[in-house]
Amino acid sequence: MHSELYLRLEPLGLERVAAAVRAAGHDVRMLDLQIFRSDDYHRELATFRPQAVGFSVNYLANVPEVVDLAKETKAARPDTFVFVGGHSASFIAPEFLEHAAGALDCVVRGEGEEIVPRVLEAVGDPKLETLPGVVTRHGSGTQPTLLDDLDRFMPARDLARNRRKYFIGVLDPCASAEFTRGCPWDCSVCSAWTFYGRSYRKSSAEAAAEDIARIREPNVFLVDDVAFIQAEHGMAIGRELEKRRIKKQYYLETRCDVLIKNQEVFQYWRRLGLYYMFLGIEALDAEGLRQLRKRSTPNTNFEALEVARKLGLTAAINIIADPDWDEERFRVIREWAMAVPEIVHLTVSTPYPGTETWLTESRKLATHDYRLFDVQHAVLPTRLPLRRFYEELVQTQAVLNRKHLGAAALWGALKEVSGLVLRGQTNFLRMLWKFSSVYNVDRQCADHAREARYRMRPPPPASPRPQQLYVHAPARRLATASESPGAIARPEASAGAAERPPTSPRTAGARRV
Ligand code: B12
Ligand code: SF4
Repeated sequence: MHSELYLRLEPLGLERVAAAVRAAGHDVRMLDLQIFRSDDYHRELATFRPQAVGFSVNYLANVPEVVDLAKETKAARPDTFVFVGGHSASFIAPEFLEHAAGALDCVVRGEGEEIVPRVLEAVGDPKLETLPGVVTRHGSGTQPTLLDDLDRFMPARDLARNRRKYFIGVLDPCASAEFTRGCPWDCSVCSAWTFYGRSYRKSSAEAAAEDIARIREPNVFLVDDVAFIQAEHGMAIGRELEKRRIKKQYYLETRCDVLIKNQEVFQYWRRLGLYYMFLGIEALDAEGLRQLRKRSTPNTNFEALEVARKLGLTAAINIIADPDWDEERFRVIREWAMAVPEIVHLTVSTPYPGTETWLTESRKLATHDYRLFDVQHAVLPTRLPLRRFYEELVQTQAVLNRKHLGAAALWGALKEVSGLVLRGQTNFLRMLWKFSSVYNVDRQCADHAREARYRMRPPPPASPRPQQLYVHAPARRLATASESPGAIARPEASAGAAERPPTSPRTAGARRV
């Protein structure tokens, strides 16, 4: 629902995997199904005739669509090697394979750059299922290994077709870039830390700036989980950008305590073109923050908003609505959101596989339909009748939407909007008319009534230890965010990968992927 309205961003992870596969000598094409339709996919399948197809599944809500596409692919081209990877796929490998009923040759857990070229080399060889991160119907390999150097595979942005479709709000068109990977905190509702084993790695300042220099779009979305945890790294990249005289507009996401502690780097980036940032606030009260294990306080959060205002940055914040909320709670949030100048979003609390709440949430899931796990639907039982809950949710979202996209706000942005239209960029403009067709009580209730052909495996009855959630194993014990002074945890040394895939072009055994 988010990508129907507010944003659509390039699949950076897939572009990095594609770069690694291309470096190994294969012929690679990429099709982004946020933009293209399944007809386009089938046409590509028929004309390109790939020997391998890999699907990127970062979002749980996309699982059914990918299972169907995998089945259609195998039916049309039985000899094609079909595999999936990505964030969500990594947490549910066995059930993914089960749903696919033989149409998927394997799931590749964890980071894809190092391992996918090795997987392609091992097609048809029993050693496939011994490779790190690989899960087949017959067995699974060792724990996935982390990429030893983020500079190694620059995203293959040239493979993304129709790049004008990527945007976030007025940053239209907008590319994406990555300076760091991982997060040292351990919030209970998040799977970023369980995926990366609480590691934190940085690209070199030169490579980061070089990557930005290669971007044609005037705007850049930084995908880092928490931007500028280490101020010096952000400053170094900034200096490299200045040296190259690069001027773009940036959007990033960070934590409130990081913004407060590292103000100078945000101030510097304001000069380089940072206008918008997303601040992880999530709850307004201390108890709510404690439950999410945000390791932050309401005072810190409010102070961070002050800092953002002082620096002239437009902040967007998100509040997590619990299905247990009643009318009064929604009213309080509406009032608060209208009183602050920030852009406020509302998402629905959703336990995801790979998060700690997936194991500890005591309420039983109200649905096992993957498609509803998009933080815009209630997958836990609601205190209000379901329809009433959605009425409150949609009403609140409509109020928030009017606040920052209403006539008055747009009047202020008129110059920007006309500039976009003159350049033929209409993603932002289109979103202005779409709110009520996307966020719509009837539609959300109807979504619950659909038959679920693929049902999620519920969490195990006796919860295993949260440590068992890790995709990449933690390299060594990290100081927890609360143990480290200033709650800014030190970065983790990367776990080196023992073997490297070939990075120079080769022709023998090259495949179409
Ligand atoms: C940037 C980002 C976004 C961007 C879009 C990114 C995009 N187009 O892909 C935006 C802002 C749009 C976004 C929105 C949302 N996001 Co988001 N997002 C992220 C974030 C912070 C980074 C993703 C990223 O680019 N990483 C960098 C690249 C290099 O890594 P990667 O994509 O994971 O790819 C690597 C591996 O996964 C793997 N891989 C990837 N593809 C493939 C394919 C194959 C075949 C193989 C083998 C391997 C492989 O190899 C890659 C390289 O190592 C992640 C958190 C995280 N740390 O992953 C959350 C995350 C993915 N998002 C999440 C959520 C909840 C959402 C929203 C629902 C939230 C919301 N409030 O609306 C929306 C939904 C959007 C939608 N399209 O449906 C959750 C996922 C939940 C889930 N299990 O489904 C995450 C994990 C954050 C979290 N807190 O837990 N998101
Ligand atoms: S700080 Fe952000 S990315 Fe890190 S664990 Fe918490 S929610 Fe996830």
